[in-house]
Amino acid sequence: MAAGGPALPQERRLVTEIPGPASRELLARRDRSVARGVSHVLPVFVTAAGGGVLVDADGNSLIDFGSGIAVTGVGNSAPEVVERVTDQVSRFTHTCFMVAPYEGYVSVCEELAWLTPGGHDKRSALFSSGAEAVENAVKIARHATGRPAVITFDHAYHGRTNLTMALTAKNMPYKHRFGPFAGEIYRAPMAYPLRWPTGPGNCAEEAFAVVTELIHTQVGEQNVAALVIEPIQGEGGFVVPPDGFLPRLAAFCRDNGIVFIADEIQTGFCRTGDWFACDHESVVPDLVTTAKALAGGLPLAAVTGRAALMDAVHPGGLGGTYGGNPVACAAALGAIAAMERGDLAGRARHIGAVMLPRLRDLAARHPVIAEVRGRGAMLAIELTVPGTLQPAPDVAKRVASACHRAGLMVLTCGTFGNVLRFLPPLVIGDELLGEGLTILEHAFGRA
Ligand code: PLZ
Repeated sequence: MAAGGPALPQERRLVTEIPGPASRELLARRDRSVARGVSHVLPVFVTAAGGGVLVDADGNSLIDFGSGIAVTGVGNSAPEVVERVTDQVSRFTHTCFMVAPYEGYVSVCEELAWLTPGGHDKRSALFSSGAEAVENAVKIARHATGRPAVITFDHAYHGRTNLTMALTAKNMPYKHRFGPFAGEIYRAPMAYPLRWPTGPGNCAEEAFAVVTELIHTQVGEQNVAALVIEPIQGEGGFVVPPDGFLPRLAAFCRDNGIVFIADEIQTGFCRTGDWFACDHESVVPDLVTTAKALAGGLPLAAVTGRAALMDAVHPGGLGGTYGGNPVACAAALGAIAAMERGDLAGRARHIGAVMLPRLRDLAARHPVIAEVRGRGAMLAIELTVPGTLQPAPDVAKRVASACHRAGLMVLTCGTFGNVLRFLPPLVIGDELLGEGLTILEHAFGRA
């Protein structure tokens, strides 16, 4: 059996149509046993992955521009991750940190304190999924402030549990017929430059004014426990707020005793060219939620924040059976070591520098591309009916399918489904990166 990880041949190789017969057979089995509500971007059944490729059951090797939704930044089966996980799994797999603790959990919290924005005294609590981290951040903020309300934004995505569905903006597929939702959630417009009514130049200032007015008139500052925001929105369309918006929000929260929660679950751990997206403007959140790339593919999530806030919660108030599982903690320590050793923040900036000019060139040739945006290796193009802001999700779907058939994994996103997003593993080689872009260019030529 072929081992995965970076030793896999870093090549695109198509030996069948996509998906091939072996994947189609598995898909038929899947249809008889897996719930329909869980779906796939591309039903190729993976047997190995590493570096910048995914290998499927038919022996096809696809270029990966998805990283399993921004998780495998260090690459699949990164050696540092495999080594530590293997060692840990042979020692013990679980005690429950609430039953009997172990060093790995503490080491991950030490790393998080060191790496997340701000030099203040910090504490962390570990969980298993991003949604769980966001839920716990809200619990902590409410407990510490004694206030009920939470502010969220248009186009936000924070998860699929009841409270995080309430925070998430988009109905289909995330919320449809899954209500009623948690209360005391208030949604503000997002600073979305392309779609700001009076133009991108006014966006930072006006969007800030709208949020603060909404809080003042509809909620009352003293009733707000927390404001939750993705510093670059992920599922909502890779919306990059204009410079100045996040620092203003953070200052407003500070002035009003509101806990500023940065959801860095998709943006964190080198993806945007910094350790965290908040670093770009030196924004220091009170609480940061992380998951995804934190543990290089194993399920681990965290809330990290000011010691006084985190420690406001009584002993026993936070936890969960699997939160900070020892194998996941070992994976995180390996993933962080890989990010440091490989300077993956630098790699993310390099990927951006390679991709942006080619995406801009593509946009110049295809008026359906309304905007190229993103930072580092978190890049996207938004598609609209040329000359308008009317979303063109059909074109996004056609281009994505053409890429898939040609052996390039790309994902879409956006409230209107009209955004193609690119999240290659940060360890992808320049050759594969270039070949992926060429496939994308050809796909546009035919869309
Ligand atoms: N916050 C910013 O991006 C997860 C969701 C995929 P979980 N995004 C991918 C899907 O369709 O379910 C995400 C995120 C941000 C929170 C989450 C939730 O993280 O680990 O999926 O619970």
